[in-house]
Amino acid sequence: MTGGAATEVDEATVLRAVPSRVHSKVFGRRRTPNARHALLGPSIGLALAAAAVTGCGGKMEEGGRAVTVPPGRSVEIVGEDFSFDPKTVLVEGGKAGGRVRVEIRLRNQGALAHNLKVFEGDREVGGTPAFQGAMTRSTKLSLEPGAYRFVCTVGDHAERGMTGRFTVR
Ligand SMILES: [Cu+2]
Repeated sequence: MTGGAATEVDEATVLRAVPSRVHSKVFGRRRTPNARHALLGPSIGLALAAAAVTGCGGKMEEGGRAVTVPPGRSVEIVGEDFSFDPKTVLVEGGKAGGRVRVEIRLRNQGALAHNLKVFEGDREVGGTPAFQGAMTRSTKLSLEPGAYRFVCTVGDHAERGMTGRFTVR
């Protein structure tokens, strides 16, 4: 490892702290979501549009892989541009009515920065900060039985397919 690791952690922290409009300016065009062409020159915008078309190809159909884990375990979710795998996570076997602990590890295999936020309805109940590709971040959650979803809230990634279902029962 080089000194790069420390910088990456700092970036992830900053990414969480600043609005995404700012982080696209700070961290440059490689991570700039497609929706923010207005900030960029026309040639870069075109390149991003081309990348977006490629990125959208056939991988987003409903379903995807589903995994079931017992409480207290860690579940790894791989993030790519723009998908999650598995796309359905079931935590099953907790005590009736009790909270369930689970750790989610997001392995970002994409070229872009991604995060994973867990929502119950519109309420965020936990998640990772956004961080760049080739890194893994984890988050520990304590959840009541219920239906949740996980989402990458960076740019328009959710619309492009970075969503999943997370169920505790
Ligand atoms: Cu993302």
